Amino acid sequence: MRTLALILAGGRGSRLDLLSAHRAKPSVPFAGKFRLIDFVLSNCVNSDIFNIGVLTQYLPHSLNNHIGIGKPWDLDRKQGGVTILQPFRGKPGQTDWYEGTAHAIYKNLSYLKNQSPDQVIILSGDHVYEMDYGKMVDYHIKKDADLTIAAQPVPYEEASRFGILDCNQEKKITDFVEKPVDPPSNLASMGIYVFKYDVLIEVLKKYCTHQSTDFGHNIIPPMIEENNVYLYEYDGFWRDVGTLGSYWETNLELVKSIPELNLYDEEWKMQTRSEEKPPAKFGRYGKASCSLISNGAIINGEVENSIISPGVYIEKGAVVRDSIIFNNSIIRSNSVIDKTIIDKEVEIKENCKIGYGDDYTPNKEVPDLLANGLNVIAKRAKVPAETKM
Ligand code: ADQ
Ligand code: ADP
Repeated sequence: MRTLALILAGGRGSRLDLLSAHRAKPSVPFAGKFRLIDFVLSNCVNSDIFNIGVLTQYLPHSLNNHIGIGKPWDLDRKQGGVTILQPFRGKPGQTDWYEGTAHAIYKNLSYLKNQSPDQVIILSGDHVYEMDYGKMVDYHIKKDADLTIAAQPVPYEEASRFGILDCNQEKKITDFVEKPVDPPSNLASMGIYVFKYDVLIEVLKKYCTHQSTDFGHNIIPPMIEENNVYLYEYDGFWRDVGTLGSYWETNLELVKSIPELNLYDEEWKMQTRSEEKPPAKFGRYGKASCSLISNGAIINGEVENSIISPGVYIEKGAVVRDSIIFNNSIIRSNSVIDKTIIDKEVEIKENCKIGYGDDYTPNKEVPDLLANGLNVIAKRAKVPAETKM
């Protein structure tokens, strides 16, 4: 049985704010040396799925460069390989331009027909997890399902950002509601779908009547009535890092002594494209604990409970706590960085105090986005010496 994977890598991810302002959400850096899309690509390869289409829409530039011909995942040497479909058509800044997930696939019907696999697994490019898709595909075949949806319980307070579903004793889905204001349960769709190929073609033709057609709103609800749609319960680690808060927490979960997502698992390797850099170096005053320190970093200050990406430089007397620092950023001497996400190539000059803690908490007053006390510093920002924020 042949499986084609389609990775949806095009949404705007606006809730990741500055981090996704100039790059598609799947290419947002994660865990120091990875990008979000590495998880789904590595899962495909580890599940022996080598035929992959990536659908892009919004700012695909860094994504295209990152994926290339798929070499880091060994996809350049396998049959099928990785194909990047439908490049961005809107103009940067045209924020009202939006295409739904199903429509994005519908536009690539001829590609799908050329592949004509037995089943299609539809995945998101911005989730952090390890999952063997082969087991889900086997289950889908055994159930003779038209569509199988992977799901797991999420915290109640987050349920309204997911598709919420219910099923009968045979695990046939009986109810599905996309992002309900008042969630009837906390069993959430992971946005991972296995379709019978013929059924996918049929429903795309039937329901893709407008550009904003998406699976959660327009395809799954009628299919529940008319087709055999099954639940696949998945109880492994899985995070949709859709908000800055969940992005920050999921990164920092990795520094626990035994994290649920283990990047050091030789049986389930996560691959990425990364530049060759020299080893991480600690100077005379350099210290780090409970942190991930990437190659090419030079640490001469103190790092605690943080993620440090390649090429970061932390000078003497600087302290970085509960923070995530992207590639090639510099923290000058005696600056203190607390609960902050710093994008690439930022320079924080001497004696700054950035972040939660003490009295410098103006961001706590900003509703919604930064109300959790997190600070975010945009790519290439230069923060003058003595700044307190
Ligand atoms: P969301 O992720 O909020 O919910 P959506 O915005 O449709 O739904 O995005 C799904 C994925 O497709 C994302 O990875 C996004 O980046 C990508 N995407 C969106 N539009 C695209 C386009 N035009 N081209 C290419 N890619 C596109 C979905 C489901 C919920 C489920 C959650 C789980 O709709 O039911 O609970 O995923 O995270
Ligand atoms: P971003 O801020 O999203 O990283 P960049 O312009 O820095 O945007 O990077 C664009 C793309 O080019 C990224 O996908 C990155 O993987 C790739 N890239 C940049 N520099 C290198 C390099 N030296 N070697 C390999 N890939 C690189």
